[in-house]
Amino acid sequence: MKVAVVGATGLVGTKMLQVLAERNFPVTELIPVASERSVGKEVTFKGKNYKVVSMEDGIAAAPAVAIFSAGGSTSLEWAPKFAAAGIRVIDNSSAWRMDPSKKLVVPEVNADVLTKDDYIIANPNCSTIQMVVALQPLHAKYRIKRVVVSTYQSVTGTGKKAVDQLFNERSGKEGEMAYKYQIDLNVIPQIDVFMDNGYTKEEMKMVNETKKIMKDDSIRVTATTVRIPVVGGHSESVNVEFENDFDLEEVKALLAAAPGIIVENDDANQLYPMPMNAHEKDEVFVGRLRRDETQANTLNMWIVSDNLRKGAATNAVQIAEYLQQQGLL
Ligand code: A2P
Ligand code: 11C
Repeated sequence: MKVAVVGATGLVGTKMLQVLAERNFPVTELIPVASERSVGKEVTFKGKNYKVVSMEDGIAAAPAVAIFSAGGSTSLEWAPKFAAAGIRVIDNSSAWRMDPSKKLVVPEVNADVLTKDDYIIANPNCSTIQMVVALQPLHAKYRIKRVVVSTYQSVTGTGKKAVDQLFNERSGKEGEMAYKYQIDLNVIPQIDVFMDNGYTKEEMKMVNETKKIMKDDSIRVTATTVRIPVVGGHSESVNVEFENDFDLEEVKALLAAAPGIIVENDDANQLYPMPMNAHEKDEVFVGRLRRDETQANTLNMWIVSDNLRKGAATNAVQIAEYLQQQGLL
C-alpha cells in the first residue's frame, strides 16, 4: 500500500516513520511530504532513503492513506485536497478534532465510530489520548461523573525547538527559546495560549476531546496542564469520581485486562509509572491506584505515556491499521 507521511521531517513525522516500520504496516511505497523547504531532502524508512516531495506531488502519487502531522493551518488547507482525491487522511493536528462532521478516534476507545465515509479522521491531543485509554474501561463499569486532572508534560510535546532549549540550558549554551521562561530546573503552568475563561487551550482540549471520544457529554472534566523539564512522556495525576462504587482490586483487574494498558502498581516494590520507563513504548502505564478518602466513589490514579508514540504517531498508525482491517484502505 502507498502511504504518505505529511510532515515527515518533523518530530512526530519522524516517529510516524519509525512506528510504521516497527509495526510492519504494509507499506509498498512511502511518500514523505513536507514544506517546500524540505523538498529533495531524504528521509530513511526501513533502511531505504526516500526523497521528500511537495504537497501537490504527494497527492499526485495517489497514496491510499496520508498521515498528517504538519500543523493545523497546513491541515486545514491540504487535508480536504487529499480527501477530494480519494486519499484517507489521518490528521494529528487540532484542526478537525471538534468539527462535528469529523471523527476523533482512539482505537481502544471508539474505533467503532469509523465508517467508509470518513476521509478526514482526527487524532486527539496527546494528553487526552493517554487519559481516555485509562478511563474507558472504568467508565464502562462504574460510569464517570467528574475528572480532575493535572498534567506533567514533556517538552517533546512542543517540538524540537523546546527539546533544544532544555538541553542548551542544561549545558549552559545560548540558543533560541521555545518558551517565554527557562524550562530546565523549572515548571511552567501554561501549555498553549490562554482562553477567555482563564484556562489554556491544552486544558480545554482535555475537557472537550474527552467528551467526544468517550461519547458522553455528561462527563465533567477540569484540567491544569503543566510543562516540566522531561523528555520521555507525559504524566498525569487524575482524580475520578464515579456514579457507582468500585472495588480497588477490580479496578486493577479491569485496567490490566484492557487493551493498550500496563498496570504498574506495587507499593511494596516502589513500582509506579515514570516517563523514563514509558519512553519509546506504545502502551499507557497506570499506577498509584488508591481510593480518594475524602469523597465517595472516587479514585486517584497516575497515568504515563510516551506522548510522541501513543499520544501521536502510534495512535495515528493504529487508526490506519483499523481502516485496513475493515477493508477501507
Ligand atoms: P519542514 O521540515 O519542511 O518545515 P514539527 O512539528 O517538528 O515542527 O514539524 C512540522 C512538520 O510539518 C515538518 O515536517 C514540516 O516540514 C511540516 N510542515 C510545516 N509547514 C508545512 C507546510 N506549509 N506544508 C507542508 N509541510 C509543512
Ligand atoms: C503539548 N499536547 O504537549 C501538546 C502537543 O493539539 O496536538 C500537541 C498539541 C496538539 O504541548
